[in-house]
Amino acid sequence: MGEFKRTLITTALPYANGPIHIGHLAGVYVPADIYARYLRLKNEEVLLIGGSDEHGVPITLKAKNEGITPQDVVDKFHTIIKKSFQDFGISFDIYSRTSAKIHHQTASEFFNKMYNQGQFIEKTSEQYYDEENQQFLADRYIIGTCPKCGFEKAYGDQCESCGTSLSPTELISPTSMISGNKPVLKETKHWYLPLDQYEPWLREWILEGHKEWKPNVYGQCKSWIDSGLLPRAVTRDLDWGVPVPVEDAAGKVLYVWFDAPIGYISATRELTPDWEKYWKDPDTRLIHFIGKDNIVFHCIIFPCMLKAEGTFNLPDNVPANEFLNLENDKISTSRNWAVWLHEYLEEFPGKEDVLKYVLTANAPETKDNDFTWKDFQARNNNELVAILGNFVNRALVLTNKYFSGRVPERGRLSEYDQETLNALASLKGEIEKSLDSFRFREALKNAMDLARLGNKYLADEEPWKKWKTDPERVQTILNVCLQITANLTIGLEPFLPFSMEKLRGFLNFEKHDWSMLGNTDLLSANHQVNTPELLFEKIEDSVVEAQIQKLLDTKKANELAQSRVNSAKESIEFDDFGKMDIRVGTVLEAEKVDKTKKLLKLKIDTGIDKRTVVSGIAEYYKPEDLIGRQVSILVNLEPKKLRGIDSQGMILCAENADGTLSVVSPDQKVNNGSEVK
Ligand code: B3M
Ligand code: ZN
Repeated sequence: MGEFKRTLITTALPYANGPIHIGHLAGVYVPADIYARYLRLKNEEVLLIGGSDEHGVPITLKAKNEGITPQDVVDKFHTIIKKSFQDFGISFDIYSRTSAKIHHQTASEFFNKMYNQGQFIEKTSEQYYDEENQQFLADRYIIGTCPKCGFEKAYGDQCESCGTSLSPTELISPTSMISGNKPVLKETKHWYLPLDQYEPWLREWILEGHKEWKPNVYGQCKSWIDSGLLPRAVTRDLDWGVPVPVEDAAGKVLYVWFDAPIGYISATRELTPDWEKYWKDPDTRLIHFIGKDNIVFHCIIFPCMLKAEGTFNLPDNVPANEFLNLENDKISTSRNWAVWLHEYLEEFPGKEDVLKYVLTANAPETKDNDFTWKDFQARNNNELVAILGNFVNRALVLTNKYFSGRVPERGRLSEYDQETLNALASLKGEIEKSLDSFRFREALKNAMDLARLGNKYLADEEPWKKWKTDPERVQTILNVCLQITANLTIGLEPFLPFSMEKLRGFLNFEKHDWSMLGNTDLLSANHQVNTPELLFEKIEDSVVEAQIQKLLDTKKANELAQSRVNSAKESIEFDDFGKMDIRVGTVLEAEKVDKTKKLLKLKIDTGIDKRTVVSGIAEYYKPEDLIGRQVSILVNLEPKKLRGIDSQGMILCAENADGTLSVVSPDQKVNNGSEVK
């Protein structure tokens, strides 16, 4: 790490309007956790900071839709998110939240300092306003047609179809999300951060000074800077957020993307009175773990804020990841297309490390990647079970069997033994090189090479065949295997912390520092190990098939929901509806129509007359269950002959998502002939 004394690691603050899914984990929290654990093992001073982002329009919209307060929304999800991170083993030093008092205070102070230093532009402009609700329509409170791609449901801040950042006034035919009305323009005052003034500095700081940043991050920064930066409003007309702490700003709050990154500072401040050391001492290194959609905020906007404020460190690196897809489709909270962490933890108890492993082995570090349940199963069964678990299990079982669990002496080393021990020692450098450059999938592969090395060595040496003829040789072989096993507990600790704790238990071995990795004498002769249990279990086909089925069900439900939306009919005049004569009647007789599967012949008392109706509900109702029931019937539908029977009218049914039919009945008994209107 060279010139730095300590590291402050931040992780993007997830919006508290939904739970955590595997996309969040693979992109941000798993790599950040690995990195923090690695530095801690090296005895470096490190903090891992997290928290919920509890402001912003999506949260207030959700609250409105559900008829609860924004605080209710964030309380619910903050609790779910915090618990799932904890159970999953993301080793935050603090997981805070932006509705906390200390955050409001910190964000206000930050704004004030910039304000007093004259770093904002104050500007009055016309913005959209909903007259019915008497409210300005910030960001996602307004939708309309995207001027770039024509998508009809683009938001006031961004088009989710083509990805363009927008301002509300660019939308074609804007509509208020609250009333559905066309908004009017009205003057309002806001404070802007003049990003354009920072352009020369950003060029020097990032484009010249941080060529080592990941190509995806550097490239995005370059394209933002090259396309010309504009002043950005850092306040909004909203009633949820951090109030703008100056006079004349009633009804205004800080823009969520202004206050949220300050949340990293507030959380550190909440954690320790020593927080300034982590933010202001130039010997501290600041690293932001984020997903690619947050790059501009962490590499351009927040650094400009920090620079303007003047006393804080700038990020040293921002190792942003690309996106993880799920079974070839974009993860989406609204479409429920996700593997939710809290559900995984419930459905796969004790398998936290398996998910960590798969998400790291397949991390979207340089390009978008795909999570599939088949790959999850294969990596568990073929790698964790077959390589790692199998190796340590055999090493420990054989030690118990031949040497009553005592580590045997190592005798004279063969050339192969020596090679193996040398390879073991040299893997430390490989793993470090990858971890130091944020290449976590490569680092995991290198760490797993320790297990591959051991597995191959054991399979080549076959000590079980040598026991009878050459027990001395077996002593050496198992000693080598056990040294490798002990090394695994260090090398894999950042990636598989729960499993390595278990393995240390099997080995009866203390947690060791990273500096001991590569040491070929970690276990001394005669050290007593325990009888092992299985470190990983095979995952059966039926288990992943059930998960795949769950996703297929989601897909089907989404398609049906979509077809419902698509099949919505045009509006009609009341008179059109008035033409239908719908009555409540009682079923007097019911029988199946011969030689059909679907049809029932019903005799119904409509209150007007007693008539025969043929209805296609035989698959869902037994004739005898219908007799005596009240149903709704369209009585003035032209009669029709069905299978030779005159059907006079139609029974009204609701069609469920799976196509099943359910007759529509009044919820209390009414007189036959009552009109439905
Ligand atoms: N809540 C956006 C997101 O979850 C935002 C990150 C804030 S980090 C300061 O993608
Ligand atoms: Zn668009």
